Amino acid sequence: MATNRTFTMIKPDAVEKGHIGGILSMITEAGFRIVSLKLTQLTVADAQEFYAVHAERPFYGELVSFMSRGPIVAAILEKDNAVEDFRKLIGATNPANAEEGTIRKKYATSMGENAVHGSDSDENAAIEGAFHFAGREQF
Ligand code: DAT
Ligand code: MG
Repeated sequence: MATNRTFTMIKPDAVEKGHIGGILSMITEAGFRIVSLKLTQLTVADAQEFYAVHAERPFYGELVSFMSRGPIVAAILEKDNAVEDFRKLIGATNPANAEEGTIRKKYATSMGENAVHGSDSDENAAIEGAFHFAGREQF
């Protein structure tokens, strides 16, 4: 059964370009409620742990250095069918394949620097949310 929360990050590329406000607007206009929100930065060790599932992939080193190079916005979001609906809102991993109206179509520049993260399952949404936010930071 689908739960109603997902986890997102506005990645360093989008923060550097000043797109925090634009992306948060797209998220709230799509009907997501912000449960938790902060500007933070991943250490190299944080990024390695967060993306441990990709450790054997050729792009892992590049991904870890990109994700730790500057501030990110981390957020927990709430909506019916949150995980699936948020994946639709962000669009394909490769922005060249992202549909019109998606966050990655508007803000991502490449496969590696694709502006936003979205959890891929309810289980990962819970793990990723807890990685960034204590219970008292979840509203
Ligand atoms: P998503 O972020 O859409 O869930 P993913 O979980 O497959 O995609 O990969 C995590 C991130 O790793 C992705 O947002 C960007 C990067 N990445 C994935 N495949 C890549 C590739 N072939 N080359 C470079 N970066 C890649
Ligand atoms: Mg993923």
